[in-house]
Amino acid sequence: MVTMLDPKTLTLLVTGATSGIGAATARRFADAGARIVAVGRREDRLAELKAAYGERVHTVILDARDWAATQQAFENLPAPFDAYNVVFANAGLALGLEPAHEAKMEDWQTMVDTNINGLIYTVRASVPAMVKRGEGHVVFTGSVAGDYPYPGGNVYGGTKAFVKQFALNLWADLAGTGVRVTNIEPGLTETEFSMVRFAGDKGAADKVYAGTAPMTGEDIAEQVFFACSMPRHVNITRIQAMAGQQGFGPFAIKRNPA
Ligand code: NDP
Ligand code: 8X3
Repeated sequence: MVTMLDPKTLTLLVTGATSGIGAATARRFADAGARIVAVGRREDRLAELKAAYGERVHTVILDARDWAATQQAFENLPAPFDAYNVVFANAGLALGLEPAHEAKMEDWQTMVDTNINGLIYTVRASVPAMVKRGEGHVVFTGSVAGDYPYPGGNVYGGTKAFVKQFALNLWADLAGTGVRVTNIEPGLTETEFSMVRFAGDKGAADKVYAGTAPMTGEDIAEQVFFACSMPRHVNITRIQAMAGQQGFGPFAIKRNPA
């Protein structure tokens, strides 16, 4: 019989708490009695979380791409939120699905700035304090796109491959410190992800999920909650999950004209 951690002992700091996987995870932990530091840019969404959970939620308005602001915000959290022991570096996005030779450089830069730079800022601003306390957990939202290529995935998949390797290297450094590291690698999950990817084109976003039962933010939140609730002598290094209707494509063979 495994004794799972008491969620009331957890304080979750989550980036991208305003939508999708991050918002669902904030709610999953808060519903179980954890404290939440909810980080994101959209103030109204953060206010909704605060209104739902009251004093158990502390909100921080922050652009994850701003290193100085991230450091400043994490260093100045009020007690008891300053004793966070789970950091979910989840904020991220895909922009566009064009092939590499047609993609916009601005989109590539935004993905690198958010999914790589923003993520390492979150880690560097939070990990030293958790190592000092001898207790913590860093959880990432990677992606199946970091494991498998697909047309148009170019830089987005590259950023998620970075997350996968960074998570493993971070664990190589942190094993034995009391701070755990987990990479959650979801596949098809219906959130605002595709609306963002297709710049608000609802038709294009809906088409991604049409005729399927995609995973939901809540499905992924449950995986985060599971990894974080395991007893402290266990580290789940990665969880990969796909929708039941999502499989693999064959290799594409580009043939010469007949
Ligand atoms: P959503 O678009 O619903 O949520 C994305 C979140 O990231 C929002 O809360 C958004 O907050 C935040 N965010 C984006 N840019 C910034 C920024 N510069 N600063 C701060 N916050 C930012 O999509 P998901 O919930 O699906 O995405 C969450 C993570 O899951 C991403 O890393 C994504 O790559 C990953 N993922 C998603 C999958 C899917 O199929 N949905 C599958 C695999 C991985 P705000 O705009 O308010 O700041
Ligand atoms: C999101 C999943 O397959 O759209 O990371 O790239 S996918």
